[in-house]
Amino acid sequence: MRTTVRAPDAESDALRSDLARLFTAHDADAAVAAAVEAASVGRVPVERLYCAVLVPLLEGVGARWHTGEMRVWEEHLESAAIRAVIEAVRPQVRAAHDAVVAAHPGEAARRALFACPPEEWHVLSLRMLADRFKMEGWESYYLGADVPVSEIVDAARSLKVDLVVLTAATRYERLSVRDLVADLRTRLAGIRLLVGGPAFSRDQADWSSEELVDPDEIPSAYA
Ligand code: B12
Repeated sequence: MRTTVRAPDAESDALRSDLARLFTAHDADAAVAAAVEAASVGRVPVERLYCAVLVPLLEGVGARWHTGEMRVWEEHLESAAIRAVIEAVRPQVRAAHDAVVAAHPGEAARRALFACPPEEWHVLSLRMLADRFKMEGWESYYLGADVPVSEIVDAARSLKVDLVVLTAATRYERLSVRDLVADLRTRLAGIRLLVGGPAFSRDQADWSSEELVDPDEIPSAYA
């Protein structure tokens, strides 16, 4: 298991400040361009871009939204731009994945499915998590928002995954994910389930450490 730190570094800090300034000026296109350029030349590698730049920016959005400092449309503008950055760095994610796979000739990588449960629309953390697993060599399959339970089950079986990763943002979702996990445990026997997200950040009662892992620790694809 390799640990990814969120510790500050000068390049990530500078990029985060630039993006914050551009978002305050509502210049989403310039923010996307700056982030993509930093990742494509390797000045801020994708994992650092995610953990030290985009996640803190999104947390800041949440805090300002919560206190009313930020209007709802401003939150939408910023999260849409962050989604565009994540989509634009796919070539770097793919290249990192291929390098890890090439270092393990003849070995089968583990496979993981990432899905938001029904009515869950917070996709950005899950998308970044799926990419971070992929960069560790996993075959990672990302289904996005609001996935019907029957489709999660069908995909997990069809893709023969070792792991299903779910996210939940609100306390209400955390409670419904509990029922979902119980259901999936019987329908997907032998497949490990992981859950996480903002719904678990304060209260983790009734969940086992087996299901809740530290998002800073991505397990290796080659167990
Ligand atoms: C952007 C955003 C939205 C966007 C989502 C856009 C999108 N395409 O994803 C939209 C506008 C859709 C939205 C809607 C709502 N939102 Co919202 N949203 C946010 C915001 C600002 C950012 C979310 C985000 O991407 N965060 C960044 C990621 C990286 O952080 P994260 O999700 O916490 O994930 C981290 C860890 O939790 C972990 N992680 C996440 N998933 C998993 C899974 C596993 C297995 C593991 C190991 C780790 C892990 O990895 C990340 C890195 O550390 C947050 C604020 C915040 N602090 O996050 C609120 C927030 C999550 N939203 C909130 C709320 C209340 C809502 C709404 C109910 C608002 C409403 N009244 O309509 C709806 C619900 C929609 C739904 N049914 O899903 C609350 C949830 C409060 C709570 N805990 O109960 C928050 C925390 C805001 C707040 N401070 O009140 N939201």
